[in-house]
Amino acid sequence: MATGATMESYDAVIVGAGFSGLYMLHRLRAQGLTARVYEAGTGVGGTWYWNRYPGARVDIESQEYSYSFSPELDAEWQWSERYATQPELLRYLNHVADRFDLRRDIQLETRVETARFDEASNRWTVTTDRGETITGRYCVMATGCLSVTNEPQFPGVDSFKGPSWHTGRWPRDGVDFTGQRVGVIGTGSSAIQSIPLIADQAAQVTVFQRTPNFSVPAHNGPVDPAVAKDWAENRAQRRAEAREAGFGIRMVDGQEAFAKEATPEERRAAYEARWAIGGFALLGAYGDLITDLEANATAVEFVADKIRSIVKDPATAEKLVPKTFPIGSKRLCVDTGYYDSFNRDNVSLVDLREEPIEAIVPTGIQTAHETYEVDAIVYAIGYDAMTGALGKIDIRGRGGATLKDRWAGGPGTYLGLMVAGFPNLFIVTGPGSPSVLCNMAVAIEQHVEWISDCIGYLSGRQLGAIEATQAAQDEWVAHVNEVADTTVYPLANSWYIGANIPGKPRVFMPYIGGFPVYRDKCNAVAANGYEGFTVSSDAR
Ligand code: N01
Repeated sequence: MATGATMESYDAVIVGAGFSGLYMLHRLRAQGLTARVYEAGTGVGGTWYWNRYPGARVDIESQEYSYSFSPELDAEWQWSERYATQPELLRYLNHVADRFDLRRDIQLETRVETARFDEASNRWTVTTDRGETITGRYCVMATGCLSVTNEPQFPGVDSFKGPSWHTGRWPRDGVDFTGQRVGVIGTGSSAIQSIPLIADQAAQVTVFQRTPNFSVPAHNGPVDPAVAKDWAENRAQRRAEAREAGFGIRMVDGQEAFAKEATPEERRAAYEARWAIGGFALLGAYGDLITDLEANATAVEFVADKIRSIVKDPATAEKLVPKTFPIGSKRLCVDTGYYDSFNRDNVSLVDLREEPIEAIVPTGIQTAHETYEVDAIVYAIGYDAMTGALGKIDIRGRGGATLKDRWAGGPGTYLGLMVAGFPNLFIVTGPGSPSVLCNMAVAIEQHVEWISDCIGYLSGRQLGAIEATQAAQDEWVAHVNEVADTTVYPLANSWYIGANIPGKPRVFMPYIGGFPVYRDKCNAVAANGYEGFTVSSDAR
């Protein structure tokens, strides 16, 4: 790959070669446009390239968490497990890159540092950490929602004499914990997936929990042959069903019944049935679980009882029961043996509400009560979600205004796709779109298709630029907040509202109005000549 001082021009510059960037490139190429993809990793795959920690796997059933745009791809790829592991997902994305001959337009090990809009030419100039400067009529940020790690800020963090890893930056060759005392900080999805596997290997695992999380069983296993057959025979229909479900996931399809109208016996039966299915099915039991606190409390109680029934030590069980936020208001975790891990002799729990971490010391983790000596530390402390990756790039729009400054009070977008003052800059699954509150595969395909259609519309008419109007953006942001406020989501200190990053503005970022509603809105906007956008008629 050529590096050094070059100045090439493309129709589009795409940042990131994960699920979004790969499909974006494929779509634009199919329209006869030129595009260059920059990817920081040494391989394609994005989230599934970086998240290699033990136990990393998807929490949406494999068939649904995959591209639907190519029936041939769909038919030829066989998933081995109900919830695919990270290695299988990475193989899939590499297969996609090969199958559609994408690699020749992807430059790996290259980080985009700046992107500036030139008002005279209506083009973006992009620079990289390898010294390249290229221009594109359009710039597409396919940078992911959970790609920038929340770095540990504990005093003394660098003094630890053993190795430490963030789950989101796991070494390619894996880590051998045999015989080691391991401290795991965090109890989100990454921790909950990795703790049972680390405990299988390590001599001792000490879990440092600040806030207990709700987790439901995955009931993972080989793909049921009956399910595979059903998908093979009815794939188009199953895909369509997912696209009509509020979360883009068939098993969480909206229910008509309300928990508050059911008897305790009916509720228990419904929750038991969905616990037995596993995964997010539980949240689909009733239509009022995410909008009504009393209804939600019935599901909270059900899961709390499950935790108490699985974890044998009552004091540990009680510490593991979430008590400070409604179920579903933080991303529900999907596990294989998480709560059971605490029945092992080599796993113990430290409640950071009782004894906060004061420092990382050379020999381990020091809390207000004692120093826990460990040989290795796993930081499972999450991500600077949704805006983190965009904040790492110096993005400048009209008048040299930076996106960082524009978003200092919280991210504002129109439809999660574009930002006023930043013409021809598209964001895939940006804040203000369903993104992380949707099956990402469904959300990404819809965004990529909308963006490529929009680019096709502009190119076909020799139009120079498209830009969200401030009025449309303000209206959309207000709508995103208004919808969030009708749910229990804002009641949790979650990464959805930036609460996990000190100093980050507390704004509810994803759109919770439901995928079909959102898609219909996007389609209507396009059908009405890109309503809410200014389309400039200057020719190239
Ligand atoms: O991160 P998280 P994650 N001191 O932010 C704790 C997706 N995902 O990587 O809750 C002590 O959820 C923090 O505590 P608290 C999925 O969307 C999917 O686990 O802030 N503790 C929390 O317990 C998920 O939601 C899968 O009080 C600190 C944990 O660290 C998202 O990625 C697998 C701390 C962070 O949890 C992020 O998940 C993995 C501190 N200073 C991830 N700072 C699938 O299953 C943070 N914590 C597909």
